[in-house]
Amino acid sequence: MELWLTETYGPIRGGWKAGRVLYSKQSKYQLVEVVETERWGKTLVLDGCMMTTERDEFVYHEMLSHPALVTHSSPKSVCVVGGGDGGTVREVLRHPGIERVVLAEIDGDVIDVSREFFPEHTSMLNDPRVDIQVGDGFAYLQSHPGEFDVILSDSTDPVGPGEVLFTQKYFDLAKRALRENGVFVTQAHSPWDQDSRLGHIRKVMKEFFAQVHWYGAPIPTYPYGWWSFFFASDRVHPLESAQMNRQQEITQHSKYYTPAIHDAAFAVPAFLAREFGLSL
Ligand code: SPD
Repeated sequence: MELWLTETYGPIRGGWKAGRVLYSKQSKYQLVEVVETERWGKTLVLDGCMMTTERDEFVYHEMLSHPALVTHSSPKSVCVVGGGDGGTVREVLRHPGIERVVLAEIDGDVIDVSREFFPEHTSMLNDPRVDIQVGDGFAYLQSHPGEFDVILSDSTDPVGPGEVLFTQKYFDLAKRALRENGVFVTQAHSPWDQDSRLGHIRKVMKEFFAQVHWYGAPIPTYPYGWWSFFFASDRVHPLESAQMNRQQEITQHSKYYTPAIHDAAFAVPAFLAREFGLSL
């Protein structure tokens, strides 16, 4: 019998030929599963949504991290909200000069399961610069104003438990938790999402940051295969502030990110500019 891992996302459904279910347990917050898939290797699934896979994870984690870290003039202190699989922390620590990375993940089971099944993702979680805080990222930011050069919101989707990480209150907290010249990046949903809230998210972020820029990347295992991020800052511009020497340094280790990919990612397709008021 053929087994398929499926994810239903509004009016679409993706399917991946699957092997064994390696782990399945209801944590305090969500159903945590690890499933073998033929094309993407081991896959972490939370409440039925594919979060990360062994084979395409690098696109997401590199694109969530590097645009902010190569544009901030000297990032030393970084907070990753969510991201318990460790992939974002791993990418952050590729940047020389990083002194501290706080991983604020609400679900300790996600960290434990990732350590067990995703050694590549979690390879840097024992680095002495990493401070793992199991708890509410929202509350963490609230109690740490002015501490971070870069905040990366590596959340679940803007529905259910992840919804709070797309609210006015959260963007306000993120802004307050940044140092001057800080950069905030959040993952968002697909531009093809039927009930797209990209325009709304941008508008709310604009209440707190002088500059808010959409960018995209192809992520084959996320719904529609094309994913969104928002880059926000008062002073740092995603293209004008990019430091070529640091981009080239990162490119020596990256699998997806290059300086040209960085520029291309911020190019806004005409329909997104028209429908959601997104522009560079
Ligand atoms: N639709 C899935 C979006 C998930 C974004 N976060 C994934 C966490 C990977 N570190």
